[in-house]
Amino acid sequence: MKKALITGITGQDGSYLAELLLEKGYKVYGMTRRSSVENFERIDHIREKVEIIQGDLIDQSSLEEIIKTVKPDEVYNLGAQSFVAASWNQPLATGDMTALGVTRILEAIRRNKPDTRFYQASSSEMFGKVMEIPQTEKTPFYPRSPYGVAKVYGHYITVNYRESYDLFACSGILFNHESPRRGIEFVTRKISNTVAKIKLGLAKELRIGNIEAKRDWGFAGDYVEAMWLMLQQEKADDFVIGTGETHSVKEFLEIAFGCVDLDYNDYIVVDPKFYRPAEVDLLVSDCSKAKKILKWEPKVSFSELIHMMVKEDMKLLESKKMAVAV
Ligand code: NDP
Ligand code: GDR
Repeated sequence: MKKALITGITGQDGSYLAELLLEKGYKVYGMTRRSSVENFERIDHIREKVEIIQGDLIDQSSLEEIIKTVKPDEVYNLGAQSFVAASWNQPLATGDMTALGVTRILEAIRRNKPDTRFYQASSSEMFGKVMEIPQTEKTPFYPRSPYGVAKVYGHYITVNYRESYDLFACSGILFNHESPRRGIEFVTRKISNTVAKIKLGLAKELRIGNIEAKRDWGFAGDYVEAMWLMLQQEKADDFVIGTGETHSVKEFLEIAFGCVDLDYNDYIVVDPKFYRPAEVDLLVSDCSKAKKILKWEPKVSFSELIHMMVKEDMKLLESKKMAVAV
């Protein structure tokens, strides 16, 4: 039975990846950091099937101990301070977790189990102020936030450990991917959740930032399969993963409100509070390399994704409303 360790298992991608690896017959270990209140909602349904181990990307000794005892065949490093907007308020913490955390775990692997296959969660945020359209594995990086800068470091240290120590270390440059399990502060989930609240009479408006920004949005459930595929190849390499389509926040709003027969123009309030000191205006992937080598393709369309998110938020809020009424 293969053993996989996931950092960030309590996050959106961690929960989908854990499900996928369990289906494939892996023994799954999930690293979680200590918090005063447990934060396992996304993995509640598989809680009994995965082994949770405490550790922190900012603590070298915990990582060493985990690699030494688990001896994983594969490590998926999904843990990070992943919210771009927060990275301006916490640039040092972001650098510590999202950048240096990668070196810490690579060091723990190099010293204790160098034949472990390693996946690093790189990001399209590294392209930032894009140098070409669409973006490929060869497009130069121009990050626009402390988060983006930290991810560039994480990306290159992964490449460097592959080249310096011959580790099987891959970096997946993933474009935005969403789901009903997306954190509530990210724009897609913020929209789907507020749309459901408005429809159910629990909110009156949606306060939002730059609605002209364009992203290449896919479904998280499709993207975790690409992570796994990268670690099953003969040779470690880096891959861009996305849909190849770009849409504005405005288009997202239009479809999301349309799902419940409302017009977004009647409900949004543009609030400068949600603008960023530097914006990433447009992202769009060219993932031909992943299509050719990994034989990977996204399955869920932009519109299907939005319908799925609004539907799930409606269900969630309706069940909460019922619980209060009882
Ligand atoms: P989430 O924010 O949902 O999850 C992040 C996870 O990291 C959480 O489990 C969190 O734990 C954990 N974490 C944070 N800090 C630490 C730490 N110091 N030590 C250990 N674990 C920590 O992110 P996603 O699931 O959306 O993304 C997964 C990864 O992929 C991240 O690295 C993200 O930056 C990257 N990425 C995401 C994309 C996307 O569109 N979703 C696109 C490209 C890259 P806790 O629950 O305790 O907070
Ligand atoms: P992003 O995702 O920064 O692309 O990072 P987010 O959903 O936060 O923002 C996308 C775009 O929407 C604009 N926007 C708003 N964003 C938020 N959060 N809230 C708002 O009210 C709002 N209004 C407009 C933003 O300005 C931005 O242009 C995500 C994260 O998952 C990263 O970890 C990951 O690496 C990248 O995707 C790829």
